[in-house]
Amino acid sequence: MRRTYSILIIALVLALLCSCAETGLFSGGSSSSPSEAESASPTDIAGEAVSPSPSQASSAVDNEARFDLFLAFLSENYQELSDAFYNGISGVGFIDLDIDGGVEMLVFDAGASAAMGLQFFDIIDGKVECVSANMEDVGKALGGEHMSKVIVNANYFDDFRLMQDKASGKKFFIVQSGNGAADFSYSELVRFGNDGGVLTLESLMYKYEEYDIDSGSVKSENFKIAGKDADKTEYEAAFSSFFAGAEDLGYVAMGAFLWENSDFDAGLDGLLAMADKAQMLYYANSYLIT
Ligand SMILES: [Ca+2]
Repeated sequence: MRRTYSILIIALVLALLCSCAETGLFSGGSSSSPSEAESASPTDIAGEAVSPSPSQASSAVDNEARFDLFLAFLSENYQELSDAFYNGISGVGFIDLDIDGGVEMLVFDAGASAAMGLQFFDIIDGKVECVSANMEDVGKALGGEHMSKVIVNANYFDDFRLMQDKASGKKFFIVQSGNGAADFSYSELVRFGNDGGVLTLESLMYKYEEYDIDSGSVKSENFKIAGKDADKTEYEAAFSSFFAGAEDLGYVAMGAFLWENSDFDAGLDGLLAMADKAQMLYYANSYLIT
């Protein structure tokens, strides 16, 4: 009996030693942020409006609970959602766009012209809320007081790029939003952030061109930097400066599109199947964010 007791004690001590060694191994292996000196940083261009996102608090966020809330939201509000999208929901994905550890939900509409529109959903005080909507009706039906004026047009989930400021080491997501037709095109660089726990969208740079349909030549163009009018030279300088000051980390955001799988029919079951697939894809590469 005494011998069994001693063996038990030895086993416990060994287990404790092992767990300490593991902890040491992991804490010693954490990577440090690069801090190359660079004259221009995205923060300079963005101005003061950029709010710092809560840094890497991923362990505190229960993404399983967030996925459950998003999926329940899709089921409970399906008819309203589908009507607001004119039955044109075409893709669902999850990205932690403000890098606070918790996923946000992105829903593509059927689109018009060259690109598709996006609607962004965050969870605020335990409730799913639309915070940016390309389709006005979606914002009206499912948005609240946190609705952003900035909207996004894109084509793929990997249009959302994870960047790192070379000077500060800070990570953030951007999207090069844009759309066009024979007579116009626009392009807008949008940066994602977090204000009081809510996903924010900020327009860093904007360019609009109008074309002569017959000749294809540019009839007029205008530019904005951080929402204010700018000339072409200022715009081009700000654009190059932004991409010189930030590195694309190569994160591949993924989601599910209606046309990828015959199970993704245009109904609630298809939408939930897309959301399930998108959830799986998020977990497949989410470790790259933090
Ligand atoms: Ca987030």
